[in-house]
Amino acid sequence: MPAACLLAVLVGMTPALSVQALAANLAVAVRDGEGRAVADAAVWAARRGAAQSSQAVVGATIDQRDRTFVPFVSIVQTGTAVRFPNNDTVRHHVYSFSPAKVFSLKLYLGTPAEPVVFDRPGRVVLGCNIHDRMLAYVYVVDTPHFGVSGSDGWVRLENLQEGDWDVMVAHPDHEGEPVTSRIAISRRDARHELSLAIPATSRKRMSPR
Ligand SMILES: [Cu+2]
Repeated sequence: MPAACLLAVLVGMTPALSVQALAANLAVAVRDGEGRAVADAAVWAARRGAAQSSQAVVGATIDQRDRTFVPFVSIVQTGTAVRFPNNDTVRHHVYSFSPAKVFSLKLYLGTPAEPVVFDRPGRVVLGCNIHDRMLAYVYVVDTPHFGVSGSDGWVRLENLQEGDWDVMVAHPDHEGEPVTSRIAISRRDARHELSLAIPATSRKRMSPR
């Protein structure tokens, strides 16, 4: 059943601790059309008209436990090396056919020696050749400001500099382009709220949490 998703954005300013430009933390609440918290939404922010800060890329890990990818949704900066340790006693064969990253880790136990580098932005859908039910999503983004909503629907993004930002939201149940919301972060914004509706497709998650 198609439903509208509502995105509410709340900005809370934090005092800058240095003489550098003012930085703010952005708290994003992802809600569905009935106001319920939406978990597993990928949220990221990019400053408009400015090069993204060249923050060091940190590695990430996607576990396989109980024949499930953990976490179900990841978001990483472009260039991130992701490890895929198999913590099960059965072998897995992790793969993706997504244009942003095509790869295959053939049947293995333990942790493959080489991580997989996600070198292009986009959405990557992971599967296992052996266990059809295994499913996970990786959102690869060109910014260090990102997060995934928890069960309460909230995501916190830190250290946003003063200026105009685009806030993007994507979710495995949302097939279309990420929903973008523009937000102005300024010294006077002690508090800022906005909401927007995004079309959502039917819920058809295959992987258990
Ligand atoms: Cu498997």
